[in-house]
Amino acid sequence: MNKLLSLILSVAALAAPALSHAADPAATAEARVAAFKKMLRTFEPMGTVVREREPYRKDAFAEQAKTLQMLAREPWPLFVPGTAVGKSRAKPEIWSQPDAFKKEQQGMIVAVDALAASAQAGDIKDIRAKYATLANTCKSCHDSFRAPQR
Ligand code: ASC
Repeated sequence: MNKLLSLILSVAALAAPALSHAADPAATAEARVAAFKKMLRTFEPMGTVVREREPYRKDAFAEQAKTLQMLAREPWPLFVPGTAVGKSRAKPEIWSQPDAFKKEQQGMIVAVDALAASAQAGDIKDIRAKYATLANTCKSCHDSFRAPQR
């Protein structure tokens, strides 16, 4: 293929998702809420194990932690300006304080990766500590960047 055409096509392919999010704020907000819910469906069952409501099984727990690592990366690209609509509780500060918001995301990613590493090692006491650290990153970000329930 002609080099220029191939370059144009690659740029178009990269830009397409961003354009579609900008074009459909409601769909983007919905996708973002869904991404957080998907994350919770792994995070909460892990919490019941950490709180000793369910037995700790090393391999199953490590697998959940790996899934969570992947899911934890999904919501952030969906915070596109102009998409605080519908069920979204996203505060305007997300876009007016991008550095602080980015810092919260990074703290969460570090914490989820640490939990996954700990789950791999299999020391439940350490897992419990890493899980608590991760839960604190949820709360920290919500305190600054999520509006109260309407
Ligand atoms: C949850 C949930 C959150 C976080 C946070 C942890 O299960 O829905 O938003 O954990 O409460 O502090």
